[in-house]
Amino acid sequence: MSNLKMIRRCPGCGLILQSIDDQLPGFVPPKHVERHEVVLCQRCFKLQHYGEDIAPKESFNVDEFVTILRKAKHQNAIIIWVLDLLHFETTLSKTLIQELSGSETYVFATKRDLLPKSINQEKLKQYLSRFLRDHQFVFSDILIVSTKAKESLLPLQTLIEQSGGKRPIYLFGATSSGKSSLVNAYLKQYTNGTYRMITTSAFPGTTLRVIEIPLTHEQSIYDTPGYIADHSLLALVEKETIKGMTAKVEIKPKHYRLGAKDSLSIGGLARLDVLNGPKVMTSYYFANQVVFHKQTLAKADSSFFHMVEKKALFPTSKKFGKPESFVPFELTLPSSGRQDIALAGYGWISLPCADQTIRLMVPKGMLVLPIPSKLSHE
Ligand SMILES: Nc1nc2c(ncn2[C@@H]2O[C@H](COP(=O)(O)OP(=O)(O)O)[C@@H](O)[C@H]2O)c(=O)[nH]1
Ligand SMILES: [Mg+2]
Repeated sequence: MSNLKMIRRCPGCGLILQSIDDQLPGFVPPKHVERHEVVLCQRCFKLQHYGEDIAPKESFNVDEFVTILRKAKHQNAIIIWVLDLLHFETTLSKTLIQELSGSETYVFATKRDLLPKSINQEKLKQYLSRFLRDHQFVFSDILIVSTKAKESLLPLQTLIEQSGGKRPIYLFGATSSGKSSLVNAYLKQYTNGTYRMITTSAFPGTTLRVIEIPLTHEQSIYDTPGYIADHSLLALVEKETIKGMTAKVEIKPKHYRLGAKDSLSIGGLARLDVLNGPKVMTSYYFANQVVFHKQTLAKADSSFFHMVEKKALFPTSKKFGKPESFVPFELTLPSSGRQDIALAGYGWISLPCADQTIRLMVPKGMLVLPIPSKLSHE
């Protein structure tokens, strides 16, 4: 990762970011480039935000969650942080991680059933731990679960049993990470003996509804609605497209040998162009129904948008059908090792590094994030 050379672009307008001249396009103050993974250029920043606030806002709508989180901390709650194993790298919020500090937090990594079975559980846990620690996320334990497997609910049951019967338990995490499914699956096999109704309430200072599920007269679980990462494809496309890009069963990765001047369409929502470098085997972890198409780089632009228009690729989005609705991200990879690249809300690519330069064409506003290699590839 350290010697990864990356050209960073503004997710708002696609311009290459620079911090040398504030009169030129793409300018962003140097300290912001270092501190944040997602940075808007100054112009887009001013366009998108009101007031004189000069600190770049994260691409998360987390303000109201801070209020809920503070209330949970005030109640000495146990916090369950739910992470979607397919997308967690691009849904971590720095603000919320900072707010979490000092509370007893358990990370529940969900949807294990959607990842290939061949992945070693222990290595997955190590990867997660390292990733979270690198992001200053302090937790008591990580539990890998799936609501599709009954035995997966044991950690939640144990946590509740060991909680002393009084402390509130709060579920936090990004939208669609699986919070409600986790509680529902647990409640299915648990008899609520209180006869108290499940209630919803908006916490003071928020318009967000929190669901209180009483377990006993003295203890409740609180299910929160979840925050949305603005830079995730899930926040950018229509419902129909989301259905098309969501994995429903175990992901079977696809593999393509790609070299210089090759291009690969990843559904109608992303494209990988190899600008130079040797032929290598590249792997793709996306929902199985995503349609891939390999072509030459020379034909890529015309062929991609023609296929999107004809719906020969799947999924597509009405909002992202024209060349101007896509932006390029260029990366030059190191000479050895492996690199994964997350396409926020969509999936991830994994490839061996060989000094190649690649370009990802993605919908404007979507985050492309190089991440450490997630799975062991021999
Ligand atoms: N395959 C699978 N799908 C899950 C799992 N947990 C949640 N989901 C699905 O993920 C989507 C979002 O779940 P939900 O519980 O509503 O997320 P929330 O927004 O965090 O409450 C739903 O379509 C669930 O069916 C899981 O462990 N495995
Ligand atoms: Mg929910």
